[in-house]
Amino acid sequence: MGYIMKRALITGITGQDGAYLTELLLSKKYEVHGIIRRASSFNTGRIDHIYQDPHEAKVNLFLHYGDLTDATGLLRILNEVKPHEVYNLGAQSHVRVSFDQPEYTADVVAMGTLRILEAIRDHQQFTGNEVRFYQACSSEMFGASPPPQDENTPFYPRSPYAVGKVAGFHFTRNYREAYGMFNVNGILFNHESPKRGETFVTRKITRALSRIKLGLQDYLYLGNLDAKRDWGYAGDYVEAMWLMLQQDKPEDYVVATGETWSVRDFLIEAATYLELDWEAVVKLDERFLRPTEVRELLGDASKAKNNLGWEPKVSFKELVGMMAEHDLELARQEKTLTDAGHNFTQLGRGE
Ligand code: NAP
Ligand code: G4F
Repeated sequence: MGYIMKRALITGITGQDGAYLTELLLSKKYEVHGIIRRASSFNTGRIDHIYQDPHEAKVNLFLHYGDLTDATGLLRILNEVKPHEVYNLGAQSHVRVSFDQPEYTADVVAMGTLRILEAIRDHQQFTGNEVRFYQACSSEMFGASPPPQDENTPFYPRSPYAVGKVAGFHFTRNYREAYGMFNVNGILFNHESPKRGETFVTRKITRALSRIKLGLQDYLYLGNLDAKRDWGYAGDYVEAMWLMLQQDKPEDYVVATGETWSVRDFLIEAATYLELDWEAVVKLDERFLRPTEVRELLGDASKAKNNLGWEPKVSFKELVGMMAEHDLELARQEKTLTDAGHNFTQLGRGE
């Protein structure tokens, strides 16, 4: 029998995880299709280095306009792509912003998951093709449940975002049980990288401290420094997503490092790497506090280790160093351009 090239469809391909997952799947010889949102400016910066113009080369990466709020569009893309695997990574993924935009966040995160599950159900029914489905769930779903958290820990969501993810979890499980679909929930703890969005706290810190180091910025404004998170490297975590879809049976998994660090610990580590006195430059801005906070996340990923053979490779210290080094280089480039008279207006904004 001839070799069948696997096709994957990724929602949220332009995000941090979408970019790493695309690199991983292309390295495994998949044909990768991604859903992108129409925007008035380019939003494909994280995947531009792997995108090739289909007019000029034989390519394995294809982009389609769509949105998790648009059910008919999702079904049309599924019928066109006929994927073997779907990774639902698309989301309004910022926890504090979800308090400003609760209804929109729930529409994308909760209803968006339902829409894509419905589209897959219809597609499977009409074509007879099995589609394996990965749902990007979050440790935020555990919220106020005390650590350590594993697959059996009760959910206690503390934000509209987390409530939406709990709904997405249950839709995914219910469709597995009701229709026999191959659906898995990956409950991933925080994972970061040089591709992390600049309004999440780790990247906000490495970006700002690097700019302060080079005299491009004076202060870094933050919220709660006492919150603790289990921070891993995004490049490691997309491997776990893929592994979950290669198993004989669809099951749900926690993915985490098993270590927890405070925001203050992250600051100290980044400032030490950059040789800065963080206490002289960090100020509190109450706008960055949340109405309800998640105090401590610490994951137990024993099931992923036993069943998937998955373990994190990059340590906390290596992760902070990798991000600080990357952002220091960005700051150096910015300084060169600034010294030459270029004006950057957007930097310094943050949530
Ligand atoms: P991210 O960088 O914020 O990327 C989110 C992606 O979703 C982007 O491609 C974004 O498109 C897209 N998106 C937003 N609204 C959409 C909509 N209405 N329709 C279709 N796509 C939409 O997030 P990430 O860090 O890569 O995380 C990937 C997924 O894992 C998310 O679902 C997130 O909630 C979840 N998660 C993340 C972590 C973490 O620590 N990173 C942990 C647990 C779970 P634009 O580029 O156009 O904005
Ligand atoms: O970096 P964060 O915004 O990430 P958060 O809220 O933990 O959510 C991330 O991880 C989740 C997995 O657990 C994902 F599901 C979600 O999509 C997202 O990727 O905030 C981390 C901590 C919080 O306790 C926050 O209150 O840092 C604290 N923090 C303190 N000052 C700040 C700031 N967070 C942000 N974004 N900005 C600040 O200035």
